[in-house]
Parts: sequence; C-alpha cells; structure tokens
Amino acid sequence: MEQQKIDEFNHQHIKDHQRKFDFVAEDVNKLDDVLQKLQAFNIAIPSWALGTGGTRFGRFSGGGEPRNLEEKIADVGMIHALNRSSNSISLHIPWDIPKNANEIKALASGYGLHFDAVNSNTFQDQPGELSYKFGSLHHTDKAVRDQAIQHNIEVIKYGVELGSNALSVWLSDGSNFPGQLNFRKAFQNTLDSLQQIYAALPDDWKVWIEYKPFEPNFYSTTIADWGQSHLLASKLGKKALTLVDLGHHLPNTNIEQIVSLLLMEQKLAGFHFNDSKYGDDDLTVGSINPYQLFLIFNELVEGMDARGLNHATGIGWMIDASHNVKDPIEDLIQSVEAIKIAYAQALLVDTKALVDAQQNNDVAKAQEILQAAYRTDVRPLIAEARLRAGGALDPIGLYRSGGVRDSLIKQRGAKTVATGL
Ligand SMILES: [Mn+2]
Repeated sequence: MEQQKIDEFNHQHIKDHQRKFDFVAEDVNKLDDVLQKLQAFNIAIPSWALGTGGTRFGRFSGGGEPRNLEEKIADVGMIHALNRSSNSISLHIPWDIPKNANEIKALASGYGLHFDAVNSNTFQDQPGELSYKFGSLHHTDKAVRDQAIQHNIEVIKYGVELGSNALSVWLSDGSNFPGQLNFRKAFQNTLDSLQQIYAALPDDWKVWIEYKPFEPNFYSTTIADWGQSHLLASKLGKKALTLVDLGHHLPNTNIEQIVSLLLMEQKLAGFHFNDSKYGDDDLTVGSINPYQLFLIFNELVEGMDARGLNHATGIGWMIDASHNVKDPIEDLIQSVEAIKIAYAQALLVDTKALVDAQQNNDVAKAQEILQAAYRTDVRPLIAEARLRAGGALDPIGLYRSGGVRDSLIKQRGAKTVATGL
C-alpha cells in the first residue's frame, strides 16, 4: 500500500473527518496528550490470524491467503500501513519457523515491523516425535516432558534471533474424565518443566503463562484459571507472568477485576484479545461485549498510571483470534479499531471525579462518570491519531476501494491455505 494512495484517499475524506473530529475534540481534556497516547498504542498481530480458521470443522479459505511467513509479514505490513497501529508480529512455532532470521528481520523492518512474543506449540504432534495425546509439560512420562521442554527452549532461540523478548506458553494439558489424572502430580510436573524452561530464558526475557478453563480437555485443565497461572508464575520468579486471553474465561467472569489485581501484583504479562458469546475464544474483540472491553481498559489505564507504566509498552498487547467467515485482514483491522476505541474511552474517564465518587460511596455518580466516557463516540479521535501517523482515515474503506484482496488472489491464487488452526 503506497503512501500516495493513502494520502489521496485521506484528501477525499478530510472534510467529513474534520467536522466529526471538531465536534468530539471540543470536550476532550488534554487533547494532544490523548492523541499522542493513541498514536503510540500498537497491538501485535499473530501470524496465525492471516488465514481463515478457528474451527475444528470445515475451513473455508477466502482466497489469497499467505502461503509462507514472508507473505504473512507482507499482510501485517499492509495492515500497519493502513492503521499505523500494528507494528509487530507474533510468531507461532512450528507453524512459522524462520529459515533465515536475518532476512526475515530485514523484511519485517522494511514494513516498520518488529517481533513480539514467540509462541510454542505442544498441543499438536509433530512427525517422528513422541505424542502429546496425554499432555506435554504435565505428562506422566518424563521423556514426553523433556521433549516439550526442549521445544520451548528451541522457540526461545528462534525468538532471540528475531529480537523478540518473551515466550508465550499455552498448554492444552488436562484430562477428559474424572480419575484420569492426579491434579497435584500434574501441577508439580508442569512446575518442574516450566522451571527448566525458565532457566533457559535470557536475562531480559519473560515467560507468559496463559490459562484456559476448558477445551480441548473437558474435565480438567492443568492451567485452567488465573489462580493456577499466578501460582506457577509466583513460584517461577520475576520473569514469569500471567497472560490473560479474554475468551479463556467462563461466562460472566469479572475479567476487569482479575486484571486489576494482577497488575497490582506486577504479574500481568499482557493480553490476547478476542470476544466470546458462549464458551468460545475466537470472535472479534469488541463484537459481543464492547462494554466489558472498556471496563477492562479502564482498570488497565488506572492501574498502569498508578504504577507509572507506559501504556504502549508496559505490558504485551496481542490479538488472538481466527475466523472462518471474514476476510482475515478486514477482521484484524476491525480488531485493532475495537481495542483502540476501548482504550480511548478509558483515557476519557474523569479520574479525579471518579475517585471522589468512590470515596463518598456515590454509586450513581460513579456509574455516570464511567458511562459518560463509554458513550462518547471516540472514532474521530482514533482517525485523527491515525492520520497524524500517516495511516488511512478509514482503513477498511481504503482496503476495499483499493481492491487489495482481489490483487492478493491474483498474486497468490484462490485456493491457498495459511498455516494455523
Ligand atoms: Mn490465546
């Protein structure tokens, strides 16, 4: 996506944008500060989200899917050129093994991208290796545990070559039936395995421990909730933190409260953004419950300010979703927009007034303050921040009018399938 095309597009839409921006900007305190924070805020794109997926049933390719890591990087580069808010990519090993790290790094930096956390995979078997059918780091057989540990150490090595600084671990380890597993032994094996992985972390690295209540196992999961993740992270040490994936909670869990306390304890690694209607974890963030997303960001902004953390870099921000029925690039643009909307709304909360209302137990006032921010249409603020950074006023609008998907199909073919779930 050439800058000239973006500039031409913006020129056509600037008058309409200016009118909407002026209307909302008039009531925003510290407008420049808000716009600068919005400009600095980037969300990592996972390498597995560029193709269709997220289903255990049929997968329906939309055509023009990236056929290799280089093409995935090109797609993220396209998203970043349009929204100026997606300046990193998170790789999944072994789906996206970089064959030549220097070439891959140079390719990415040509698009203004760097590498976010690297993700290990011990939830699928690899040819010629021991099976993870009954788990990986918690396995009853030491040989399987050792193989899974070695895999994680190898993923760290790939990450070091790419300039990444975090290993993200999600385990499918669990049990499907009562009696299958000794919970205590499973936990202790997991801890012991993670300790060996932890020992291989470079000094400036972190390990992020993700939790999920169920699926693929339906009776127990060895790291099922934030308590179990936090217990492991505490025992491991300072470099181990808890990763919150929004879709990895039972319905109606108060995620914002979890986030608030993890942040207080300096144990919040960051986020995997998505949304969920029932028990799934693959719907577009903000598509089902944007109010919850706002409440989470409200806790994040308040908690990060309390600790003096930089919002953009203080913790990890990543999308983790995959879709069967949408153009993946359009979905990722929507995801980033939804996250930035929630963030912008949280920046508009009248913090001082909220503190007063809380102190005086003025419950109705506290609700009014939060909802006044939530009900503000902040989209023109985000568009303005994007415009100032060189992005498109309407990224999906330009993606569509520019016929990007059609040209990707012409270039890559209609039947291509990207690696991923
Ligand atoms: Mn996740």
